[in-house]
Amino acid sequence: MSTGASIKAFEEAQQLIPGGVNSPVRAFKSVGGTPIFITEGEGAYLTDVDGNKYVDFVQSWGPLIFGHRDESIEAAVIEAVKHGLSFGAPTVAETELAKLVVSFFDSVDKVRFVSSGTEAVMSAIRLARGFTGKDDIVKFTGCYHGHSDSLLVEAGSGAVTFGNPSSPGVPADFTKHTLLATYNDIESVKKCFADSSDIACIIIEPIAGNMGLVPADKEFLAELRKICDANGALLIFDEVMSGFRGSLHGAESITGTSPDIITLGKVIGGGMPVGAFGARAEIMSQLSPDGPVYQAGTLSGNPVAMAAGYAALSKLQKNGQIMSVLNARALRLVEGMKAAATECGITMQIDTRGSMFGFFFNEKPVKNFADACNSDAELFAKFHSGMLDEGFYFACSLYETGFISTAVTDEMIENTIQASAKVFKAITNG
Ligand code: HOZ
Repeated sequence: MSTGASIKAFEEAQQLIPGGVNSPVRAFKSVGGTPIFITEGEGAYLTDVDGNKYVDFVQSWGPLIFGHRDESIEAAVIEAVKHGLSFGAPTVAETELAKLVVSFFDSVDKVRFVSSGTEAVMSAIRLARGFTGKDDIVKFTGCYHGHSDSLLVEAGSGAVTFGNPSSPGVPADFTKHTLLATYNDIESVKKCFADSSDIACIIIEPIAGNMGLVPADKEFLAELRKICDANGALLIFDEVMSGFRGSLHGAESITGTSPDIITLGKVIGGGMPVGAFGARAEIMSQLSPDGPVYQAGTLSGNPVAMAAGYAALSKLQKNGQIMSVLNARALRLVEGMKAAATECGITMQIDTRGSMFGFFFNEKPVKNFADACNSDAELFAKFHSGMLDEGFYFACSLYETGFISTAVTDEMIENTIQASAKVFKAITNG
């Protein structure tokens, strides 16, 4: 496989853009090699500047549940563009998307749109603090909630990929209100509440996707709900990644635990930059201009982004069976890869939720961040590079999640499994 054009493009990009990328994980640093530069996506495939074609299991890190260039999303965007790119004034499209989003979630009466997941979570935290009148927050090590100051503490995703789960540039004063607990460990949460009577909220990815895929136990989430209720704190489910991916109706629909606030992103924008946070009316009424908690954005509710989001979500709503089809494919993929790995004496831990899949090269089950960090990173890097050579594009960090789109066929899944068998053999013989 020739990658000369990608190598050249990366060299040029590095002269002008830090690390050559506009979001760190993309740099391939933890897996080695050069990031491939993309020219085009079509259905399940990506094409790079050298003309190589890959089955895409990243899908822009989650948004593209219908694959690249979905006809109805593309048509909706083109139609919206014809009427103007941005107005900075209300449009009916915002209310239409809000109605659709609210219809998916039992716990959401009102929603506000922003332009990214980071913004959604940052605003949700402010809202929780404003609503409760308290300052501290509890977050879990390995969960990633975007790159705002108070949340960039022991974070997953790109932060941990580069060994900086807490970033320089964030004053200690800004993070002193962030209390850390261990995912799936209720005692660690109880300790936070024993240490502080000023906790505004617990924020959690109920299906963590930023330390690899690590779903929270149902019982654990139920306990979080109880602790929040007993202490006058709010429970925030960060579903920027898992929203419309793990389940169509949020983690609450598959775990039985309802959050007070939910944050969304990725799929909700159909590939355009959209984030959102929503809650019951009592909480949302604290938000400006109804209430005192300030939050704003020039491009919030952008008409083109709203059109893309509406097209994506309405297609999901009309195709309720999609999630089980995607889950069956996700499961077949990781089970097939695991069987191929086992044949070569490699132990893999696997899991899926809806259209999300995860795998670790790890002897033991992964329940939290420390477990995830005990995975074999070197083996992951070899696997990633081998699969890329075979034409399969996986997330370039073991601390990320894989995604299946509706454009990925059963045949592509079988081909991926066969390729993984070849790659595992090459790795173990070499
Ligand atoms: N933090 C994102 C995934 N969890 C990566 C975003 C990107 O690099 O595009």
